[in-house]
Amino acid sequence: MTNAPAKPVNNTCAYRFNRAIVRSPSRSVVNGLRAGDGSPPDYEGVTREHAAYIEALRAAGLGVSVLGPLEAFPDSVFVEDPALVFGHAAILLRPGAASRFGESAAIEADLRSHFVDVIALDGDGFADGGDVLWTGREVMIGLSDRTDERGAQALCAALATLGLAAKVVCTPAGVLHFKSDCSVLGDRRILATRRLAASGVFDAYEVVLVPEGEEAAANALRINDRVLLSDSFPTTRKRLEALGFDVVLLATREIQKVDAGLSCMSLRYLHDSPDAN
Ligand code: CIR
Repeated sequence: MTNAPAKPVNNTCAYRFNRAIVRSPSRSVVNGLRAGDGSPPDYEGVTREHAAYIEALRAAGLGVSVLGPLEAFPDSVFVEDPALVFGHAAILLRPGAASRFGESAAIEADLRSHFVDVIALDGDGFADGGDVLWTGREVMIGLSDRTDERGAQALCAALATLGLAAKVVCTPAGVLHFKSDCSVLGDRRILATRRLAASGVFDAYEVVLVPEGEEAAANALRINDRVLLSDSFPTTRKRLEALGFDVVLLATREIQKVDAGLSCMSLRYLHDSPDAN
């Protein structure tokens, strides 16, 4: 697909947002992809956790658009993976899991109603939003089982049309997504696992490490003046509070069973365009 020229992104803060898009879990979420051989999640439990997540986004100051559930796509509650959004622009990605590929087309109309520029990823590669970290200075695209070199290069090209510098980096072996192991805490501050930080990818940043045994805490969610964190990680909570963060704890017991983090359940953006809806 050929994309029309887009306006550059002028926002350089990766944690100031005023809007979010989420999708209600479908009943089929119990059949969502999961790496381990643990039990599937309970639908009612996922729904409760998702409702609390939406409330936390609203309490952080975001207007939240809630899209309807998609039964055909068990993992479609993880709305971060088929798209990438900035103030006025969205990029339709090419999810790397076969059962999730169609989620991109399924969200396209909603994105077109919210964003002036909607860019489709060119080529036949794959890229998941969970592998993409925007630090406010650059975009890091982690190669993983879901994001391949061709998808990453196509994404670099799409980001360039928005004036955003991107680089392709590695995800530690056995980790689902690049952002399973990191998140933005501040302008030059990243929360990360030791195994990811050891790659040197964040050498130009101040890194706050999550403790051994709490690796999944690295996928926290800084939104405006607070940090959303799973309630399963007490040591990370103390570490963040000691740094002065206002930490909001969220239950993730059920949604974690399908390998969820906190970032993957929303697309967040700063609505900065007078002609966007
Ligand atoms: C999957 O394997 O695709 C889903 N069960 C979990 C996706 C979580 N997404 C993310 O971390 N960005």
